[in-house]
Amino acid sequence: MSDSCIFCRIVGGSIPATVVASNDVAMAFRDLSPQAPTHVLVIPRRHLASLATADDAAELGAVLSLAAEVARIEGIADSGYRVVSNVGGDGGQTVGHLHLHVLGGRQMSWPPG
Ligand code: DGP
Repeated sequence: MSDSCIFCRIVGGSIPATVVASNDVAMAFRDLSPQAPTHVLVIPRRHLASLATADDAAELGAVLSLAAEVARIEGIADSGYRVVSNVGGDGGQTVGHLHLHVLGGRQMSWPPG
């Protein structure tokens, strides 16, 4: 837990968020600046800077599983969706707490910008 980390503060409840799903390991909440009709962030409750410093396969598996559950909850599992984790500067990461973006509800393009 880091007091300076926005997502840790969401986990701790001091910053509000619209929670979509949650369990002991991970939490899913709506992105403040949605880029698609469904845009949910899935994070580990434990502070991890990014995928680059992830060290627990079970924890990562729980985060990924929750992303798939979010897609089912949001009704986009059958139509399709995208899961993205931005890592570091070139990856476009702006919040230093590992997170997966679950995006859906529209046709995604490739390559990403
Ligand atoms: P990234 O650029 O991959 O690090 O994505 C960070 C995302 O986090 C970005 O899409 C906007 C979102 N975000 C930033 N601050 C907050 C916040 O306080 N609440 C919520 N729900 N989302 C936030």
